[in-house]
Amino acid sequence: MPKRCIDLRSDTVTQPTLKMREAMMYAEVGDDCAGEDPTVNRLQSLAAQLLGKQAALFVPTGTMGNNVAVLTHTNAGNTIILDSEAHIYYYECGAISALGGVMPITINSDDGCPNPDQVEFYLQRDPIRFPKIGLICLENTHNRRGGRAVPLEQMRDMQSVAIQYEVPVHLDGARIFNAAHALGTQVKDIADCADSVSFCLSKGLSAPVGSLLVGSSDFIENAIQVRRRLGGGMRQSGVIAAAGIIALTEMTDRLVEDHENAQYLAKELAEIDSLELDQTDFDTNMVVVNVQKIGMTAPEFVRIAREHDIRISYLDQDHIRLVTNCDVNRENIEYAADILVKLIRSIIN
Ligand code: TLP
Repeated sequence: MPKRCIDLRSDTVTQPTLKMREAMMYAEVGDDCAGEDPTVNRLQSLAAQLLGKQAALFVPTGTMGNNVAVLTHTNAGNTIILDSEAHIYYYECGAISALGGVMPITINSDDGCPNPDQVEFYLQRDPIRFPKIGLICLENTHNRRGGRAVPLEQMRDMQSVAIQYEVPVHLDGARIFNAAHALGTQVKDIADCADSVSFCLSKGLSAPVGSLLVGSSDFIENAIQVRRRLGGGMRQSGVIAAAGIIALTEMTDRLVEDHENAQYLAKELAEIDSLELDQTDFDTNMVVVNVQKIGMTAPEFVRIAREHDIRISYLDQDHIRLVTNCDVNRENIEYAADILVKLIRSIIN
């Protein structure tokens, strides 16, 4: 049997489908900085319609989507409130501060959604003595909280506090379609809990590049300026938007398979008592395992798994992360689970 390498590092590793490649080849294009790319315009209309917002803006990455949102909502010197493990805080190289002069206030929330009472404490502070809170950022699904789908009620509770204090809410919805499947709802309902939402085409949905930022028409009009300032104004970007249209029209339903595969992985790993893994902790396409419980560091475990041709990533010193995706089918998931279980058993015995 030929040797296989199974890549569960992230859903960002997915390859564009053949249909995407064909659509890219034949895409009708124009200068998007003049609003003249028909394929980008089509993608933006589709995104706005799916998420129930007035307008959408195509951006190269999820990171840029988040940063355009933060910089559009806030002014230099403002603070924003977000979970301490939020992607915006943890992975985006300090962009909100470096580019927007915005400071983060982080709230540690195990389930990925800051507690509204804690947020309210900051919102009601005396504006003469404390910096203005310009924005609240949520994340759904929450990457560093094990891909958790944050329930709508929690988001709505946060939104009502935000409305009360007239502070906008931005949602990093990089994996909003995964969240919708897990919550049994429509992306529109999730997006309805926020003023703006960024989401990615290039993760589980398999497009090679691209994210969208959605919000009100006024917000997007301002966001166009910020995107330009950040160097994100693209030209004949219909070439990549074409793949994005396929992602939105043909790739969202199949995310369920990724969730089922993650459940399978979690179930197999949960058989190992010393991992103390609770399968029910995972409701989307990620499985996070604390390998410190088997006496390993996460980077070390990642290295050993790689020697067995299983590629995974780590979140910190103790936790590894496995992300199911459309390029790893059930047969390969079963194969990977088998190798990982054997590997762990050989470590503990
Ligand atoms: N996440 C990547 C890495 O950056 C960690 C991954 O492998 O999961 N928001 C969320 C919630 C994300 O998970 C990511 C990417 C982004 C934003 C940024 O998207 P890109 O990579 O397109 O800038």
